[in-house]
This record gives sequence, structure tokens and C-alpha cells, in this order.
Amino acid sequence: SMASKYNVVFVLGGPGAGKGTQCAKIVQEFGYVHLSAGDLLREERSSDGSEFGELIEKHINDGTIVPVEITCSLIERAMKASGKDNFLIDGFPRNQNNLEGWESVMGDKVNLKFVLFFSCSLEVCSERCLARGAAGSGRSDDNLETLKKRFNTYMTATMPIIEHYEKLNLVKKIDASADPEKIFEEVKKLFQS
Ligand code: UP5
Ligand code: MG
Repeated sequence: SMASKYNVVFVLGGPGAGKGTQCAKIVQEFGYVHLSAGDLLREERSSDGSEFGELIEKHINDGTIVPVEITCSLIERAMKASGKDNFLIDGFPRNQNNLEGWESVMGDKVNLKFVLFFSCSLEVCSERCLARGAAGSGRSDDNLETLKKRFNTYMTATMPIIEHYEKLNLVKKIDASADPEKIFEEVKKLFQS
């Protein structure tokens, strides 16, 4: 039955659009579990004896997308380990491979509530990522060269996924160029309704 399914909100948007920042606020106010696919991959990359460390490292530094088998199993494992039912899945699915892999493994176990899409110009997004890099984020992809690649992947691989969900009427789009508090006022309305 529906009651036994996981509730999921996918959170998408360009690199630096503010997905993680807004997810943290949603967690505080609405008690979801926040799972960032990027964070899970970075954790897996640095975990002792991971057989995928080098592969993940290469994809992150090239701004390309890790094969879905890896990402999906990290997400599913974290969902199970949480013991909870309501999830924000941040930064996934990012391409057709992600979408298909997720559908085939998780499609029957999940109720997709909606897709929260943070829309933000390339200029604003890259300013944020570069500022974060300059402030010492330690993220190996917060540099101009990798950012160009992350944007290219976002435009060519991720936008079609957002368009796919738009056709299903599942996308809730938010202008992510304002300050975080102002954006969250809009986000709140979506979770209250
Ligand atoms: N900031 C946030 N909101 C702001 C605002 N409103 N005004 C001003 N500043 C704001 O924010 C980024 C920075 O901007 C922070 O310094 C923040 O304080 C400030 P953040 O909330 O971190 O934005 P977010 O959208 O989460 O940016 P992030 O860099 O995490 O986005 P990406 O989508 O690029 O990164 P992610 O971690 O999801 O993925 C990284 C890589 O992992 C990918 O490129 C890919 O190689 C790999 N990956 C996969 O292969 N598969 C996946 O499924 C997921 C990732
Ligand atoms: Mg993030």
C-alpha cells in the first residue's frame, strides 16, 4: 500500500543553486531526512577500502555523472539506515541513466511527491561556488575549470530530466537568486500545502 512507501522529494538545480542550504532549512522546519547524492558520493570516495573511490573522484573532478548503480545503492542504504519515511533527495536524478536506474530499483518502493527545482542563472551559481571554494570548502570541483564542466552536464543531461518531470506536472520551480531566507519563504509554502 501507499502507506508503506517512502515519500520522496527530489531537489534539483544547477551547481551552487542552493539545494543543500534550502534542504537544511526544510529538515529543521518539516522533519525530512536530507540525503545529498553528492555528499554520499564524497563520503564513499573517502571511505577506507571503497572499490569505487577512484571512479567517483574522476567523475566529480570532470563534472560528469557517476553510474547509477553506485549512487542508487548509496541512497537506498541511507534511506534504510535512517529508519524514516520522508526524504529530500538532493542532486539526483541528474541524467537519463540515473532516472532509469532509480525507476527500476526504487520505482515501486517510493511515492514521488514532487520535484523541487531551484532555478538560478549560471552567473549567480558560479559566483557562489567560486566564493565557497575561495573560502576553503575543500571541494575539488569548486574551481572555474570544473565548474564549466558541471554546468555543461547540468544543461545537457539534467535539464532534460527536469523537463521529463515537468511533463508529468511534478515540478515546483523556485527562483533561487534571492537571499536564503527569502527563498525559504517560498519553499515553505510548498511543504505546507
Ligand atoms: N548559498 C546558498 N544559497 C545562497 C543564496 N540564496 N544566496 C547567496 N549564497 C547562497 O550553496 C552553494 C554556496 O552558495 C554555499 O557557499 C552557500 O552558502 C551559498 P549550496 O547550498 O551548497 O548549493 P548546492 O546547490 O547544494 O550546490 P552544490 O555545489 O552542492 O551543487 P552540485 O549539484 O554541483 O553538487 P553535488 O554535490 O550535488 O554534486 C557534485 C558532483 O557529484 C557532480 O558534479 C557529479 O560529478 C557528482 N554526482 C553524481 O555523479 N551523481 C549524483 O547523483 C550526484 C552528484
Ligand atoms: Mg549540495
